Amino acid sequence: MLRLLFFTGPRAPNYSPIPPGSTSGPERRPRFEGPALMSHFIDEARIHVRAGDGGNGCVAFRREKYLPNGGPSGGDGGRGGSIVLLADPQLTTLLDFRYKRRFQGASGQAGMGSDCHGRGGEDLVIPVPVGTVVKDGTTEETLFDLGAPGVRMVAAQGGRGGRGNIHFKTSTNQAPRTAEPGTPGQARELLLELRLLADVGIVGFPNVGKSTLIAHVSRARPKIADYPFTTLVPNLGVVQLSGMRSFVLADVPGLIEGAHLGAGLGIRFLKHLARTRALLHVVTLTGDPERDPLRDYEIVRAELAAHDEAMAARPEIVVLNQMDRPEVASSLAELAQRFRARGIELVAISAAGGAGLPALLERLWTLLHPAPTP
Ligand SMILES: Nc1nc2c(ncn2[C@@H]2O[C@H](COP(=O)(O)OP(=O)(O)OP(=O)(O)O)[C@@H](O)[C@H]2O)c(=O)[nH]1
Ligand SMILES: [Mg+2]
Repeated sequence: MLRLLFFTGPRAPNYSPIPPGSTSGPERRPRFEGPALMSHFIDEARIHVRAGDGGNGCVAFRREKYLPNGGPSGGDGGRGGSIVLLADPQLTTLLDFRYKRRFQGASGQAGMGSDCHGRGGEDLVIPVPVGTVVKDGTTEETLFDLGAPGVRMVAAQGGRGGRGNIHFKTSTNQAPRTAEPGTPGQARELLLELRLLADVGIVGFPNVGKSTLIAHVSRARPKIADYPFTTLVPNLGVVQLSGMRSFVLADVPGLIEGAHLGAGLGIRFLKHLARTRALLHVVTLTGDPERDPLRDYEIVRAELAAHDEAMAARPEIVVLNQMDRPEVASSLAELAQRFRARGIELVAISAAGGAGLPALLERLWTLLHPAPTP
Protein backbone atom coordinates (compact mmCIF):
# COMPACT_ATOMS: atom_id res chain seq x y z
CA MET A 1 0.00 0.00 0.00
CA LEU A 2 1.27 3.38 -0.86
CA ARG A 3 0.62 5.97 1.68
CA LEU A 4 2.05 9.40 1.95
CA LEU A 5 1.98 11.33 5.11
CA PHE A 6 1.72 14.82 4.94
CA PHE A 7 2.97 18.07 5.72
CA THR A 8 3.17 21.36 4.27
CA GLY A 9 6.23 22.98 2.97
CA PRO A 10 7.83 25.93 4.62
CA ARG A 11 5.85 28.32 2.46
CA ALA A 12 2.74 29.41 4.28
CA PRO A 13 -0.17 29.06 1.90
CA ASN A 14 -1.88 32.36 1.32
CA TYR A 15 -5.27 30.93 1.99
CA SER A 16 -6.73 33.12 4.63
CA PRO A 17 -8.29 36.34 3.48
CA ILE A 18 -8.57 37.34 7.14
CA PRO A 19 -6.31 40.20 8.15
CA PRO A 20 -3.57 39.25 10.59
CA GLY A 21 -4.72 39.52 14.15
CA SER A 22 -8.37 39.06 13.33
CA THR A 23 -10.05 36.58 15.63
CA SER A 24 -13.37 36.37 13.91
CA GLY A 25 -14.36 34.55 10.77
CA PRO A 26 -16.21 31.37 10.03
CA GLU A 27 -14.43 28.16 11.00
CA ARG A 28 -11.01 29.72 11.04
CA ARG A 29 -8.36 27.80 12.83
CA PRO A 30 -4.70 28.65 13.17
CA ARG A 31 -3.86 25.97 10.68
CA PHE A 32 -0.74 27.33 9.09
CA GLU A 33 1.25 28.18 12.13
CA GLY A 34 3.53 26.41 14.50
CA PRO A 35 5.19 23.02 14.32
CA ALA A 36 2.31 21.48 12.42
CA LEU A 37 3.92 23.07 9.39
CA MET A 38 6.83 20.71 9.65
CA SER A 39 5.81 17.94 7.42
CA HIS A 40 7.55 15.10 5.69
CA PHE A 41 6.23 15.38 2.20
CA ILE A 42 8.73 17.31 0.12
CA ASP A 43 8.26 17.38 -3.63
CA GLU A 44 11.02 19.73 -4.75
CA ALA A 45 14.71 19.84 -4.02
CA ARG A 46 17.79 21.50 -5.44
CA ILE A 47 20.99 19.53 -5.14
CA HIS A 48 24.57 19.99 -6.19
CA VAL A 49 26.43 16.97 -7.48
CA ARG A 50 30.11 16.71 -8.30
CA ALA A 51 31.54 13.52 -9.66
CA GLY A 52 34.99 12.32 -8.60
CA ASP A 53 38.08 13.50 -10.47
CA GLY A 54 40.15 11.09 -12.49
CA GLY A 55 43.47 10.11 -10.89
CA ASN A 56 46.69 11.47 -12.40
CA GLY A 57 48.88 9.29 -14.54
CA CYS A 58 52.25 8.43 -13.05
CA VAL A 59 55.78 9.04 -14.21
CA ALA A 60 58.01 6.18 -13.00
CA PHE A 61 60.80 4.01 -14.33
CA ARG A 62 61.56 0.38 -13.89
CA ARG A 63 64.48 -0.10 -11.53
CA GLU A 64 65.77 -3.59 -11.09
CA LYS A 65 69.10 -5.07 -10.34
CA TYR A 66 71.02 -6.00 -13.53
CA LEU A 67 68.43 -4.17 -15.61
CA PRO A 68 69.72 -0.76 -16.47
CA ASN A 69 67.46 1.68 -18.29
CA GLY A 70 64.37 -0.34 -17.42
CA GLY A 71 62.02 2.04 -19.23
CA PRO A 72 58.85 3.81 -18.15
CA SER A 73 56.57 2.06 -15.65
CA GLY A 74 54.12 4.77 -14.52
CA GLY A 75 50.56 3.45 -14.58
CA ASP A 76 47.30 5.23 -15.40
CA GLY A 77 45.13 7.09 -12.90
CA GLY A 78 41.78 5.50 -12.02
CA ARG A 79 38.56 7.03 -13.30
CA GLY A 80 36.54 9.22 -10.95
CA GLY A 81 33.30 7.86 -9.47
CA SER A 82 30.14 9.09 -11.21
CA ILE A 83 27.01 10.27 -9.41
CA VAL A 84 24.03 8.10 -10.26
CA LEU A 85 20.38 8.73 -9.39
CA LEU A 86 18.33 5.57 -8.85
CA ALA A 87 14.50 5.39 -8.74
CA ASP A 88 13.78 3.62 -5.46
CA PRO A 89 10.22 2.42 -4.80
CA GLN A 90 10.85 2.54 -1.04
CA LEU A 91 10.95 6.32 -1.07
CA THR A 92 7.92 8.59 -1.26
CA THR A 93 9.38 12.03 -0.66
CA LEU A 94 12.43 14.15 -1.38
CA LEU A 95 12.72 14.94 2.32
CA ASP A 96 16.27 13.57 2.61
CA PHE A 97 17.49 16.34 0.32
CA ARG A 98 16.42 18.91 2.84
CA TYR A 99 19.27 17.76 5.02
CA LYS A 100 21.86 16.79 2.47
CA ARG A 101 22.18 18.78 -0.72
CA ARG A 102 25.79 18.36 -1.81
CA PHE A 103 27.09 15.11 -3.17
CA GLN A 104 30.73 14.52 -3.98
CA GLY A 105 31.89 11.44 -5.87
CA ALA A 106 35.07 9.54 -5.00
CA SER A 107 38.17 10.46 -6.96
CA GLY A 108 40.21 7.90 -8.84
CA GLN A 109 43.52 6.89 -7.35
CA ALA A 110 46.66 8.16 -9.05
CA GLY A 111 48.69 5.74 -11.15
CA MET A 112 51.74 4.16 -9.54
CA GLY A 113 55.12 2.78 -10.47
CA SER A 114 55.72 -0.82 -11.52
CA ASP A 115 52.97 -0.50 -14.16
CA CYS A 116 50.25 -0.22 -11.53
CA HIS A 117 47.05 1.59 -12.45
CA GLY A 118 45.17 3.58 -9.82
CA ARG A 119 41.89 2.22 -8.52
CA GLY A 120 38.72 3.84 -9.93
CA GLY A 121 36.47 5.80 -7.58
CA GLU A 122 33.21 4.02 -6.79
CA ASP A 123 30.02 5.46 -8.24
CA LEU A 124 27.88 7.25 -5.70
CA VAL A 125 24.29 6.01 -6.05
CA ILE A 126 21.65 8.38 -4.71
CA PRO A 127 18.18 6.86 -4.27
CA VAL A 128 15.23 9.10 -5.18
CA PRO A 129 11.50 8.32 -5.20
CA VAL A 130 10.03 6.77 -8.33
CA GLY A 131 8.40 9.58 -10.31
CA THR A 132 11.22 12.08 -9.78
CA VAL A 133 11.80 14.39 -12.73
CA VAL A 134 15.36 15.70 -12.95
CA LYS A 135 15.92 19.17 -14.36
CA ASP A 136 19.02 21.22 -14.98
CA GLY A 137 19.31 23.60 -12.04
CA THR A 138 20.21 26.57 -14.23
CA THR A 139 18.14 26.21 -17.38
CA GLU A 140 15.33 24.18 -15.73
CA GLU A 141 15.35 21.99 -18.83
CA THR A 142 14.09 18.48 -18.13
CA LEU A 143 16.97 16.04 -18.31
CA PHE A 144 15.45 12.79 -17.20
CA ASP A 145 12.33 11.21 -15.81
CA LEU A 146 12.93 8.48 -13.24
CA GLY A 147 9.43 7.20 -13.80
CA ALA A 148 9.87 3.47 -13.15
CA PRO A 149 11.44 1.53 -10.28
CA GLY A 150 15.11 0.73 -10.83
CA VAL A 151 15.68 3.33 -13.54
CA ARG A 152 19.11 4.96 -13.26
CA MET A 153 20.50 8.18 -14.55
CA VAL A 154 24.13 9.31 -14.55
CA ALA A 155 23.75 12.75 -13.06
CA ALA A 156 27.43 13.65 -13.22
CA GLN A 157 30.13 11.79 -15.11
CA GLY A 158 33.31 10.92 -13.26
CA GLY A 159 36.60 12.32 -14.61
CA ARG A 160 38.87 10.22 -16.81
CA GLY A 161 42.12 8.89 -15.34
CA GLY A 162 45.28 10.35 -16.86
CA ARG A 163 47.61 8.04 -18.74
CA GLY A 164 50.90 7.12 -17.13
CA ASN A 165 54.27 7.41 -18.86
CA ILE A 166 54.16 3.80 -20.06
CA HIS A 167 51.96 5.10 -22.88
CA PHE A 168 54.40 7.72 -24.03
CA LYS A 169 57.40 5.62 -24.92
CA THR A 170 58.43 6.03 -28.56
CA SER A 171 61.39 4.93 -30.62
CA THR A 172 62.98 8.31 -30.14
CA ASN A 173 61.95 8.85 -26.53
CA GLN A 174 62.61 5.72 -24.55
CA ALA A 175 62.36 7.44 -21.17
CA PRO A 176 59.36 9.76 -21.37
CA ARG A 177 58.80 12.02 -18.42
CA THR A 178 55.28 12.73 -19.57
CA ALA A 179 52.05 11.62 -17.96
CA GLU A 180 48.54 13.07 -18.17
CA PRO A 181 46.62 14.57 -15.29
CA GLY A 182 43.18 13.13 -14.60
CA THR A 183 40.22 15.19 -15.82
CA PRO A 184 37.90 16.78 -13.27
CA GLY A 185 34.56 15.17 -12.49
CA GLN A 186 31.46 16.83 -13.90
CA ALA A 187 29.75 19.26 -11.53
CA ARG A 188 26.08 20.13 -11.85
CA GLU A 189 23.23 21.74 -10.07
CA LEU A 190 20.04 19.71 -10.38
CA LEU A 191 16.43 20.42 -9.62
CA LEU A 192 14.50 17.35 -8.48
CA GLU A 193 10.73 17.42 -8.79
CA LEU A 194 8.60 14.59 -7.54
CA ARG A 195 5.45 13.79 -9.47
CA LEU A 196 3.47 11.10 -7.77
CA LEU A 197 2.41 8.05 -9.69
CA ALA A 198 -1.35 7.75 -9.62
CA ASP A 199 -3.90 6.51 -12.12
CA VAL A 200 -6.81 8.66 -11.02
CA GLY A 201 -6.67 12.14 -9.48
CA ILE A 202 -9.48 13.33 -7.20
CA VAL A 203 -10.25 17.01 -7.74
CA GLY A 204 -12.83 19.42 -6.40
CA PHE A 205 -13.44 22.28 -4.03
CA PRO A 206 -12.19 21.99 -0.45
CA ASN A 207 -14.43 20.21 2.04
CA VAL A 208 -16.52 18.28 -0.48
CA GLY A 209 -15.38 14.86 0.79
CA LYS A 210 -12.37 13.96 -1.39
CA SER A 211 -10.35 12.58 1.51
CA THR A 212 -13.39 10.81 2.93
CA LEU A 213 -13.72 9.08 -0.42
CA ILE A 214 -10.11 7.92 -0.68
CA ALA A 215 -10.23 6.75 2.94
CA HIS A 216 -13.34 4.68 2.22
CA VAL A 217 -12.00 2.90 -0.85
CA SER A 218 -8.33 2.44 0.06
CA ARG A 219 -6.10 2.14 3.09
CA ALA A 220 -5.01 5.76 2.86
CA ARG A 221 -5.86 7.60 6.08
CA PRO A 222 -5.74 11.32 5.37
CA LYS A 223 -7.08 13.74 7.92
CA ILE A 224 -10.78 14.43 7.42
CA ALA A 225 -12.54 17.39 9.00
CA ASP A 226 -15.35 19.79 8.43
CA TYR A 227 -13.37 22.82 7.30
CA PRO A 228 -11.64 23.75 4.05
CA PHE A 229 -8.04 22.82 3.35
CA THR A 230 -7.86 19.93 5.73
CA THR A 231 -5.67 18.22 3.19
CA LEU A 232 -2.42 20.11 2.76
CA VAL A 233 -0.40 17.62 0.75
CA PRO A 234 -1.31 14.83 -1.66
CA ASN A 235 -2.29 11.38 -0.43
CA LEU A 236 -2.11 8.20 -2.44
CA GLY A 237 -4.33 5.17 -1.93
CA VAL A 238 -4.41 1.83 -3.71
CA VAL A 239 -7.89 0.64 -4.68
CA GLN A 240 -8.20 -3.15 -4.79
CA LEU A 241 -10.88 -4.67 -6.96
CA SER A 242 -11.87 -8.30 -7.48
CA GLY A 243 -9.67 -10.44 -9.71
CA MET A 244 -6.39 -8.85 -8.54
CA ARG A 245 -7.27 -5.60 -10.26
CA SER A 246 -6.01 -2.44 -8.65
CA PHE A 247 -5.35 1.20 -9.39
CA VAL A 248 -3.94 4.16 -7.51
CA LEU A 249 -5.99 7.17 -6.47
CA ALA A 250 -4.48 10.53 -5.54
CA ASP A 251 -6.27 12.98 -3.27
CA VAL A 252 -4.83 16.48 -3.68
CA PRO A 253 -5.65 19.65 -1.75
CA GLY A 254 -8.88 21.35 -2.84
CA LEU A 255 -9.01 24.03 -5.53
CA ILE A 256 -10.85 27.34 -5.34
CA GLU A 257 -11.45 30.15 -7.80
CA GLY A 258 -8.15 31.83 -8.64
CA ALA A 259 -6.07 28.83 -7.57
CA HIS A 260 -3.85 29.24 -10.64
CA LEU A 261 -3.11 32.76 -9.37
CA GLY A 262 -2.23 31.40 -5.95
CA ALA A 263 -5.57 31.52 -4.12
CA GLY A 264 -5.99 28.88 -1.43
CA LEU A 265 -3.15 26.40 -1.65
CA GLY A 266 -2.77 27.35 -5.32
CA ILE A 267 -2.15 24.73 -7.93
CA ARG A 268 1.30 23.61 -6.87
CA PHE A 269 0.01 20.15 -6.05
CA LEU A 270 -1.62 19.69 -9.43
CA LYS A 271 1.72 18.58 -10.82
CA HIS A 272 1.09 15.36 -8.94
CA LEU A 273 -1.84 14.70 -11.24
CA ALA A 274 0.36 15.10 -14.32
CA ARG A 275 0.74 11.33 -14.67
CA THR A 276 -2.86 10.41 -13.98
CA ARG A 277 -5.00 8.95 -16.74
CA ALA A 278 -8.40 9.97 -15.42
CA LEU A 279 -9.96 12.44 -13.03
CA LEU A 280 -12.62 11.96 -10.39
CA HIS A 281 -14.34 15.27 -9.86
CA VAL A 282 -16.25 15.60 -6.57
CA VAL A 283 -19.02 18.14 -5.98
CA THR A 284 -21.60 18.51 -3.25
CA LEU A 285 -24.15 20.94 -1.88
CA THR A 286 -22.79 23.32 0.71
CA GLY A 287 -24.77 25.54 3.04
CA ASP A 288 -23.27 28.56 1.28
CA PRO A 289 -25.91 30.25 -0.93
CA GLU A 290 -23.15 31.59 -3.20
CA ARG A 291 -22.03 28.10 -4.09
CA ASP A 292 -23.62 25.75 -6.56
CA PRO A 293 -22.30 22.31 -7.60
CA LEU A 294 -22.37 23.09 -11.33
CA ARG A 295 -20.66 26.43 -10.80
CA ASP A 296 -18.07 24.79 -8.50
CA TYR A 297 -17.49 22.20 -11.19
CA GLU A 298 -16.89 24.84 -13.82
CA ILE A 299 -14.56 26.83 -11.60
CA VAL A 300 -12.43 23.77 -10.90
CA ARG A 301 -12.41 22.85 -14.60
CA ALA A 302 -11.23 26.36 -15.44
CA GLU A 303 -8.45 26.10 -12.85
CA LEU A 304 -7.35 22.75 -14.26
CA ALA A 305 -7.32 24.13 -17.79
CA ALA A 306 -5.36 27.20 -16.69
CA HIS A 307 -2.77 24.86 -15.22
CA ASP A 308 -2.56 22.27 -17.97
CA GLU A 309 -4.87 21.81 -20.96
CA ALA A 310 -3.86 18.19 -21.35
CA MET A 311 -4.82 17.47 -17.76
CA ALA A 312 -8.18 19.12 -18.23
CA ALA A 313 -8.76 16.94 -21.28
CA ARG A 314 -8.42 13.65 -19.34
CA PRO A 315 -11.45 11.40 -19.15
CA GLU A 316 -13.44 12.27 -16.08
CA ILE A 317 -16.23 11.06 -13.83
CA VAL A 318 -18.22 13.66 -11.89
CA VAL A 319 -19.75 12.56 -8.59
CA LEU A 320 -22.29 14.24 -6.37
CA ASN A 321 -21.16 13.36 -2.85
CA GLN A 322 -22.98 13.27 0.48
CA MET A 323 -26.15 11.61 -0.84
CA ASP A 324 -26.87 10.52 2.74
CA ARG A 325 -27.81 14.15 3.47
CA PRO A 326 -31.51 14.61 2.68
CA GLU A 327 -31.00 18.02 1.05
CA VAL A 328 -28.45 16.51 -1.34
CA ALA A 329 -30.64 13.51 -2.15
CA SER A 330 -33.61 15.75 -2.85
CA SER A 331 -31.68 17.97 -5.26
CA LEU A 332 -30.16 15.07 -7.22
CA ALA A 333 -32.78 15.00 -9.96
CA GLU A 334 -32.53 18.71 -10.68
CA LEU A 335 -28.72 18.76 -10.50
CA ALA A 336 -28.38 15.66 -12.67
CA GLN A 337 -30.57 17.36 -15.23
CA ARG A 338 -28.46 20.53 -15.23
CA PHE A 339 -25.25 18.54 -15.57
CA ARG A 340 -26.83 16.43 -18.33
CA ALA A 341 -27.60 19.63 -20.22
CA ARG A 342 -23.79 20.11 -20.29
CA GLY A 343 -23.28 16.57 -21.50
CA ILE A 344 -22.13 15.30 -18.10
CA GLU A 345 -23.57 12.29 -16.33
CA LEU A 346 -23.64 12.99 -12.60
CA VAL A 347 -22.94 9.92 -10.46
CA ALA A 348 -24.47 9.96 -6.96
CA ILE A 349 -22.42 8.63 -4.03
CA SER A 350 -21.96 8.89 -0.32
CA ALA A 351 -18.26 8.81 0.49
CA ALA A 352 -19.01 8.54 4.19
CA GLY A 353 -21.76 5.93 3.97
CA GLY A 354 -20.33 4.01 1.02
CA ALA A 355 -23.41 4.17 -1.20
CA GLY A 356 -22.56 4.01 -4.88
CA LEU A 357 -18.84 3.43 -4.29
CA PRO A 358 -18.44 -0.14 -5.67
CA ALA A 359 -20.13 0.89 -8.92
CA LEU A 360 -18.04 4.06 -9.07
CA LEU A 361 -14.80 2.10 -8.71
CA GLU A 362 -15.85 -0.25 -11.53
CA ARG A 363 -16.60 2.74 -13.72
CA LEU A 364 -13.18 4.18 -12.98
CA TRP A 365 -11.60 0.86 -13.85
CA THR A 366 -13.43 0.84 -17.17
CA LEU A 367 -12.33 4.39 -17.83
CA LEU A 368 -8.71 3.36 -17.22
CA HIS A 369 -9.02 0.20 -19.30
CA PRO A 370 -11.31 0.95 -22.20
CA ALA A 371 -12.26 -2.07 -24.30
CA PRO A 372 -10.17 -2.12 -27.48
CA THR A 373 -12.10 -0.82 -30.44
CA PRO A 374 -12.50 -3.54 -33.08
N1 LIG B 1 -22.80 13.46 5.51
C1 LIG B 1 -21.69 13.28 4.82
N2 LIG B 1 -20.58 13.98 5.16
C2 LIG B 1 -19.48 13.78 4.43
C3 LIG B 1 -19.42 12.88 3.34
N3 LIG B 1 -18.19 12.93 2.80
C4 LIG B 1 -17.49 13.80 3.52
N4 LIG B 1 -18.26 14.32 4.51
C5 LIG B 1 -17.84 15.31 5.51
O1 LIG B 1 -17.40 16.48 4.84
C6 LIG B 1 -16.33 17.08 5.57
C7 LIG B 1 -15.15 17.28 4.64
O2 LIG B 1 -14.66 16.01 4.27
P1 LIG B 1 -13.17 15.81 3.73
O3 LIG B 1 -13.08 14.42 3.24
O4 LIG B 1 -12.17 16.27 4.72
O5 LIG B 1 -13.21 16.82 2.51
P2 LIG B 1 -12.05 17.18 1.48
O6 LIG B 1 -12.68 17.39 0.15
O7 LIG B 1 -10.95 16.21 1.57
O8 LIG B 1 -11.59 18.59 2.04
P3 LIG B 1 -10.17 19.32 1.90
O9 LIG B 1 -9.11 18.37 2.31
O10 LIG B 1 -10.28 20.45 2.83
O11 LIG B 1 -10.06 19.75 0.47
C8 LIG B 1 -16.02 16.13 6.73
O12 LIG B 1 -16.65 16.63 7.86
C9 LIG B 1 -16.65 14.83 6.30
O13 LIG B 1 -17.04 14.05 7.39
C10 LIG B 1 -20.62 12.15 3.02
O14 LIG B 1 -20.68 11.33 2.11
N5 LIG B 1 -21.72 12.41 3.80
MG1 LIG C 1 -9.07 16.43 2.21
